[in-house]
Amino acid sequence: MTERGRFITLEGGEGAGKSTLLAGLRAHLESRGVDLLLAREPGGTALGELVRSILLDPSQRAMCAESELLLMFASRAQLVRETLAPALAAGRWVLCDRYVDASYAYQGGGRGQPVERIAALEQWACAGLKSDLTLLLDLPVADGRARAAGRGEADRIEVEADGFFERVRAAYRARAAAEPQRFRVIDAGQPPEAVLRDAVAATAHLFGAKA
Ligand code: Z5A
Repeated sequence: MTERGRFITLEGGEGAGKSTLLAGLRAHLESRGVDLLLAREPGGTALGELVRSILLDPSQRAMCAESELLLMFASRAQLVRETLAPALAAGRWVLCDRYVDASYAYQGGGRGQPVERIAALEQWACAGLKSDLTLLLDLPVADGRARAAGRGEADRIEVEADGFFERVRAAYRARAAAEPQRFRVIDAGQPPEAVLRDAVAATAHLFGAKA
């Protein structure tokens, strides 16, 4: 029987360096012979990418917090069933740029949606799929925003005030503290090579478990 693949997720605030790390970690994992699938949230499927464009559209100012939360989970439910679960069942590893922890951080911490509501949606939409390892790129909000500045028009979430992103960061850190087995917190203020080195070290046990 095929052994299930490993599911790694990347999390962090705006400009923390997820995309940069994703490229380096991908190269590392593939050099070790991993058959890797890359995904992102919101998005990652044809339907999810349409949902993403609505979620990030700066003209959708009237979107309420409840709609935002449901749209995040609509994209996620599709990604889990169409892409993630089949790939993992086939023995592929998945490296995903954000997953359900982002909803606890942004819609829970940032927007104040109740944790129990998000947990109920997770149970329903994620069909029990949890990450094996979540790398949290932790960075002071001002540093991340400075990195992300100058990339063109801000999306609907990026226009939020600093206080929103401070709550997001606090919620991420609280989740990491509550689940130290699954999370590794990486100091994203280090140079990219050091961030990659820490991430590579954090994935080592996944190979061990496979042997
Ligand atoms: N969202 C949500 O609310 N709820 C959910 O459930 C989910 C998502 C799943 C889209 O996410 C938005 O959706 C996001 C959360 C919300 N909104 N916000 N804010 P996204 O992941 O697509 O977008 P993002 O978080 O805005 O990503 P980003 O800003 O593109 O950041 P990044 O990928 O983490 O950073 P980067 O592109 O790798 O790096 C940014 C810049 O910093 C770039 O110039 C790099 O060259 C530089 N960089 C990177 N690493 C370093 C280091 N180590 N040192 C110095 N400079 C660096």
